[in-house]
Amino acid sequence: MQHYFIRLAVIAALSLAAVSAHANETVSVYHAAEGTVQGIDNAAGKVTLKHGPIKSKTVEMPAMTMSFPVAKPAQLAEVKKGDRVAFVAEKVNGTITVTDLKVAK
Ligand SMILES: [Cu+2]
Repeated sequence: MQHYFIRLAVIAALSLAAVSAHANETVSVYHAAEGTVQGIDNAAGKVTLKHGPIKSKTVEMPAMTMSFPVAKPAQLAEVKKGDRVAFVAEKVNGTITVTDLKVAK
């Protein structure tokens, strides 16, 4: 009888693990994009990125090099030309904007 309860507990634990694994999958559909910093324009609050494919909630595009306005200009100080970065691009008031930017680990 005790074994039966242990088995039930194991099944419950595995089910929970399956649910959380699935939740992670859903989040990873909108993973951060990757790129390399080609240039920084502090005055304009823009960064030029040679980026890989982007698939966010509001933006989908293939790899290319382009300039983006940055939603948090303070983040421009945390990166420099040549850095590999992870970033999120979303449409903000119709403009494709980098809403998060950090050096890739
Ligand atoms: Cu692009």
